[in-house]
Amino acid sequence: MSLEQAKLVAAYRAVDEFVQNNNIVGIGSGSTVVYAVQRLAERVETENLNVTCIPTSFQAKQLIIKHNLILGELDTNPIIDVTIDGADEVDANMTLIKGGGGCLLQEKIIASCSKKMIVIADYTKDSEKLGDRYKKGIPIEVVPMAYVPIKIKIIQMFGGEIKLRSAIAKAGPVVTDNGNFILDWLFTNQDLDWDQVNSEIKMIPGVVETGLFVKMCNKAYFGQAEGTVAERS
Ligand code: DER
Repeated sequence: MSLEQAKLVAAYRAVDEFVQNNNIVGIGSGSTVVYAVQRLAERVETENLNVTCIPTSFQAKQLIIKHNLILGELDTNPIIDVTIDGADEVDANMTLIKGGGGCLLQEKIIASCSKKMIVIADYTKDSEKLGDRYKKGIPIEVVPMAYVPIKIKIIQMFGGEIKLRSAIAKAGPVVTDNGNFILDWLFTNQDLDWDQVNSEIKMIPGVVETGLFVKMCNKAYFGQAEGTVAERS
């Protein structure tokens, strides 16, 4: 089974198990969530389901519109029943690295407004420790004018290496939906207290958000190569 099939089975399982009629549903960002929106649209059609979808990025908003789902926003729906989102890595304590797609700020905001946050992923995201498999570092969204001093401070505090994320389809750095830069922190110590690390990095002036989602994920579904779905909560 392909990696895409593994993503699909995880996404379908999450939507089927957690989305109910009249739910406000947070829609994450990335490639796995595409299958979740596909399944949600199928259920709306076949079960005449009434759901309102809150996007976590421009990409998520486009997905919602493309599938003719009801588009909502936090102004009118500040309490979300369930958010379904991807992850770059999930450790044994359900701590996530997110932001591989550069959407971590709105993803964390929406997750924080949700009664439940459900992660969908393929089996390559399922790790014992952060960094076991995901080698691109922890994304950190920063105010552009402060990215150099923030880099210096994080290295002084925790070591490792930090890269300003470069864009692929444009010259220069990635600019997020919120007009900020992304730093990818290639950490070396896998045994840090990620809750404390998240708090300390957030305190650095100019840091907007980190891609460390600590104690936010209620359940994770990992699609397996053989077509089954592993669950962790
Ligand atoms: O950017 C993000 O946080 C995405 O959710 C990412 O972590 C997962 O993207 P994927 O489903 O394309 O692997």
